Amino acid sequence: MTKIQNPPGPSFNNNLVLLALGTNRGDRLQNLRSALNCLPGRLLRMSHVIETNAQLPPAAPADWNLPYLNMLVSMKTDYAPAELLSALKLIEKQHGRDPEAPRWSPRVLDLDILLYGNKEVNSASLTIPHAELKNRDFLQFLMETMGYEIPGAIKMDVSGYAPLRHYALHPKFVGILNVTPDSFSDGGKFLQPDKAEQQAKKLQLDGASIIDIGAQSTRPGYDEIPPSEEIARLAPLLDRCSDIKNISIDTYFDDVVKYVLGKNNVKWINDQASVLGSQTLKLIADRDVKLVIMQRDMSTVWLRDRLKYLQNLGLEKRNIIVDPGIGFGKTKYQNLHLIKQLKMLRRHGCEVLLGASRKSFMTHHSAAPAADRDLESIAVACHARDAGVDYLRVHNVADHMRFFVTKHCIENA
Ligand code: A4P
Ligand code: MG
Repeated sequence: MTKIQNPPGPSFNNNLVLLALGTNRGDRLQNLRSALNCLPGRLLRMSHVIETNAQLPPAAPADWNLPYLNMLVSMKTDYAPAELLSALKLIEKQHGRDPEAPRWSPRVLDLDILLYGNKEVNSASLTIPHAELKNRDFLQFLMETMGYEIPGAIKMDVSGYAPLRHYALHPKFVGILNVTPDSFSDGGKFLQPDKAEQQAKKLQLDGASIIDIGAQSTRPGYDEIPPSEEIARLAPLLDRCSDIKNISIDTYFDDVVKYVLGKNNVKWINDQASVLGSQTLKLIADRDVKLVIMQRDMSTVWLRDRLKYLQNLGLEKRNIIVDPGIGFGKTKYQNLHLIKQLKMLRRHGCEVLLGASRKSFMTHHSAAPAADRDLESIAVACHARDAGVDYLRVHNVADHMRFFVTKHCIENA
């Protein structure tokens, strides 16, 4: 998706506007991230994201009743109001919104102009301030969270208003789902496909961008199971997970990769052992699936060489995610050091993922048992987000999200 160019002219980025973003179809958090990248102007402040029940006209079909994500953004732009509206319509269309779909029907993206400086506009195609502002509690709620004064004539009492959920757009979370009897913090909990399916749905609702499913525990000293057994654990779960938008499979077996690439919601292969064969890696490249690669010791030379090797096989850097491999081939102290140096990983030009959640290096500074180390994990996550890490692979997405929503709100105040 490309950013729409500002028109040329001396008064670049001069008008202050407040936009509302809404989405209730597809990968909603990603729709918002992508739309923000396309907006024609300089973004100033962003609200956090809230989930709200759809407000619908009385006779709306039942299948329109899909919860929305909504957020506001203030922006400086050089676009005049009518030009801005056309640019926003174009962005909606680029994201797959059908311009002919009935008004208020579910949409991947809705971009509305709430305010344009102090201007009032009343034309056939544009009303500013937005005509629904006086009827929409969620818009007024979001404006209050950003410190806007809403004029008395249209102000609603939103003191009792409670969104369904709150989200931050960054960092992105990879929700961990182990369908194993022996994983270090959640082994045995999700072995039954129905339990695993419930957990995948919960993680997605909590705000995970992708669910990483592992059918083999690789905790230190694990007993290996063969690929047939991994497939037997994954198959019933994948059959049930058609509602999960993005799935990553954590495996080092070629046969397992070949099997899961047949499912169209499998978007990543998490190749922590780096033993997948070249044919399998080419298949991953052909399918445009992302590959997570993990540094298994303290040397960065390996990572550089591996990247070259993968690019020669046809994998593009935009589809490779590098992971420092916390807990693999490092002392506890080295893990801390790697986390401190996370920024350095960005120099490879790939996205970066950190998987530190609940891991045993934390026993250096925490007496909590593995299943109870989310507080320590969030402290690590906070550092990682400030270091520019793109993805955090975590067990407890809900608590991490609560932390990052608060952080976002303070940073954007
Ligand atoms: N238009 C007039 N003024 C504006 C403006 N200030 N900004 C015209 C944007 N567009 C404006 O809009 C229809 C036409 O309104 C546009 O072609 C433009 O010329 P649209 O975006 O195509 O249709 P819409 O979004 O279905 O309607 P509208 O009027 O924008 O209303 P809303 O408020 O966006 O309604 N429930 C929840 N919880 N969250 C939501 O975000 N959104 C809607 C859509 C319904 N229920 C919702 C939400
Ligand atoms: Mg609209």
